[in-house]
Amino acid sequence: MRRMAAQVLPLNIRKKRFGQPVTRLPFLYSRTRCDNPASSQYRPTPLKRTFDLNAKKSSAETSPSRLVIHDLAQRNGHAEFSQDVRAGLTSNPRHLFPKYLYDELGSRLFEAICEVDEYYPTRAEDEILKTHAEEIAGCLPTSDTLIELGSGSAEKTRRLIEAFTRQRQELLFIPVDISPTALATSAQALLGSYPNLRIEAYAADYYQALAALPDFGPHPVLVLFLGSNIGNFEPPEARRFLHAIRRVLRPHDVLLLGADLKKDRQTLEAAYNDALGVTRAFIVNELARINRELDANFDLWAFGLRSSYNEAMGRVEVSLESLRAQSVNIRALDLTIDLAAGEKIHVENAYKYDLDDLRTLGNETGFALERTWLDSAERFSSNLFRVTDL
Ligand code: AVI
Repeated sequence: MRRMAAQVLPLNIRKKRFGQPVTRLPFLYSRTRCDNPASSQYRPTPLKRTFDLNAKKSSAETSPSRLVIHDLAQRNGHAEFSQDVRAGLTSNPRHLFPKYLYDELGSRLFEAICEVDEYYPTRAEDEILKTHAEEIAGCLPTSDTLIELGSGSAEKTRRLIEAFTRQRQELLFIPVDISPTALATSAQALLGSYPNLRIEAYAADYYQALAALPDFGPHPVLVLFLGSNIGNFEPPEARRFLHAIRRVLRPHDVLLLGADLKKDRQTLEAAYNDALGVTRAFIVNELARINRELDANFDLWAFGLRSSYNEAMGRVEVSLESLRAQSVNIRALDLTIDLAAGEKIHVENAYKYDLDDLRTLGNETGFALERTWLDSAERFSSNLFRVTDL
């Protein structure tokens, strides 16, 4: 595996909110140079972060070496976004890419989705982790490292961190997320809660982070991929991704994969079309993002959310439907698109699994499904995979 040379620099982050005094939160911040020509042109820029000034002073503040953030995120996103929007909106049928749902506002809207009654997966997974965290930690009695891909706010991960830190002297947590802001915020909160935790965070996409992870110590590591994020991958991409995880693991390492389960249409369709309209706001925000970033004039009221379960494909298909015939001008792309009344723009698929699907996915990618935990209503699964030969 190609390793990258990391430059670790002390950094004081300043924050200011509503005229309150600026506070300094010290931690180590690294810009990593890798042998990718694009990233060698990388110039460190001051980072803007917001932290809760009302939070109690945490031990993280007095112990900077407990937190290192490696920032590998490529910031050439605008060109790629423009290209993907053009390609998607001019193809037949039209589509947009789900990865662009998660700008700052989109990430907050997704957190709000996790709170609505109909969207059960977050609560179901949390119930599993709350009930079985000790047992999961007990499956790796000597492990002292947790890696989480797509950690976000790491709220659910607290259940596992708590169980691991109760059973061990020290724990290294390696969260990976595309957003350095989310990482810094969640890391500060975690370090404040758990004195025997160290964090080495990677702001990067999953593949970049997998290629850059530090050499693991002698003990097993547990990789977490929670929240049914696997469901937003098309099946070949899900296999490619698990395979990439498998390639960085050693025979005694373990993967815990959260996967939402196949179930009745009504429950699934309601989860992706809640009555409060939060999911609609989350999906329509991708059009709002195009308006903001590409100087477009989508009328956000002129689109309805359509979420339907395609049972044969085992996925919820999420689209926006144009409620009338309309022309949209995307000035930064010098592009006009004409939408017919009723025409759909596909935005996202959410694949649902059963235990056979999960076993097969593991077998195809170098993992054996060893244990599955379900929530009490049997809607969601947490799956422990052991590494097998590739
Ligand atoms: C992030 N991901 C697992 C969510 C899901 O359930 O597929 C994204 C989402 N889209 C609409 N609601 C939630």
